[in-house]
Amino acid sequence: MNAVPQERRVVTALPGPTSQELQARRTAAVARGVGSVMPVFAARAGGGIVEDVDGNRLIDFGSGIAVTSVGASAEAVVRRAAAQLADFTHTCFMVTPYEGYVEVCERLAELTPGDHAKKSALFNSGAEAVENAVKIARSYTGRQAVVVFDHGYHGRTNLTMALTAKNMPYKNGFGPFAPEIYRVPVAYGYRWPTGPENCGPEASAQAIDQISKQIGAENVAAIVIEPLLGEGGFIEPAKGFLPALAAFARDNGIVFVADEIQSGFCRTGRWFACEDEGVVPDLITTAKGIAGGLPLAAVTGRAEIMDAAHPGGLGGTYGGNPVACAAALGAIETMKELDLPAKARRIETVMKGRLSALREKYDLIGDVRGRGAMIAIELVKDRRTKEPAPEATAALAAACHAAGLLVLTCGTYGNVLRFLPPLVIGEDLLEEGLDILENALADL
Ligand code: PLZ
Repeated sequence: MNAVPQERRVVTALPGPTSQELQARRTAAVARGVGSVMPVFAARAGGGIVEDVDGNRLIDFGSGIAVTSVGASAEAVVRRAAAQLADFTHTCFMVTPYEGYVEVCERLAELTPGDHAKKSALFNSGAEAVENAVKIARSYTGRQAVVVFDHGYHGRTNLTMALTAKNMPYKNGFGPFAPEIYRVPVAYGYRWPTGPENCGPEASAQAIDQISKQIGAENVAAIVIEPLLGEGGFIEPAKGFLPALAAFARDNGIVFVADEIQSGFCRTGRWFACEDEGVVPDLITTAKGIAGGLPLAAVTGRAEIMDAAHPGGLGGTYGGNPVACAAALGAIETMKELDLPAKARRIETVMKGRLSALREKYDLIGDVRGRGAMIAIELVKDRRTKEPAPEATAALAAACHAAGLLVLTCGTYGNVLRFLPPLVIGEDLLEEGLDILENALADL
């Protein structure tokens, strides 16, 4: 079985010769619209390491964008998925159902916030889950408008492009977009004009005022928000913002949807990020971390809302594929067994300690933020004006890559370096990754 040695090793320039050959074939055969952070081709991966086709071993601070929280070859995931593969690959849940799908929905009902009766529906990708949450909310409320937020990200399909805030690269030239989508401010503490302490109450008042005056609460089917914004820059909505919007939704018959596709499944130090402020969403969308790398997504929520869509109104050929469901059951088992929420909190302690010290030393680091193993630094040219530093961010990421540390960037202004290690990463690799970052900052 695959047991990738848990140590960094750089034996060629990156990308190495075999990766370069593959990259040439890729350039000829793969559409250029599909990008890659590092043109290094993977051979195997597990724990906190991605090994490439030239034998280099990279420290993984990306988890395939917050997916492989249990590692990319977790024992229980591999064992259960392999057994399911041998039994049957597919029947289609809409043709002849199978137990794994039901069991994943049972686990989701137990693990997601709130002790009300819950049901779920399973899909293939995060974007598909968000689309279906909107379908369900519209069906339940008989209303059409959907409220989303500045810096929000929800996917690349037509409806979810409309829900996503950032134009380039996600939307540019791909319109027209779906109607009845409205964007309001989010509580971005670091950039709030009157300071982070005022941000929660002021931003929620502004958002609620815009919804009431510009859309009309009675026209709103759903408010869709990431409890910790991912692609938009690892923005933690300032305290009080999420509870205020959830209360406004409750008072006005609006379905409150937490998009926990990136923040969910132990990533932020709890099973779900909205638990930190005691927010209980009506619907929650999950994907990524749920199935240890296999494509699976879910909408989970109040049974009466989930049941609003008529029989046959929800589905898809592959939704809740049996191999992906088996993998999810293995991933969930691993998260419980290894207490991955606690591991995520430990990663936060180590990372924030080191990164805060670096912030003292380098003016380039304007902000250190995030929770659990979803941590970021926002880079600025000037601490006073907070002018974003996207070039320095790209240079820093490139320096980390060259040294064998896989990091990702994000943010509306492209000036956020984010860290999403697998929750099972060893502490030595975590520290070594931070050493690489520290050296790269010193060199910059
Ligand atoms: N909602 C909160 O983070 C996916 C996208 C990367 P899919 N984020 C990574 C990229 O450039 O495409 C995401 C998310 C949140 C929805 C999605 C969409 O999930 O599985 O990529 O469709």
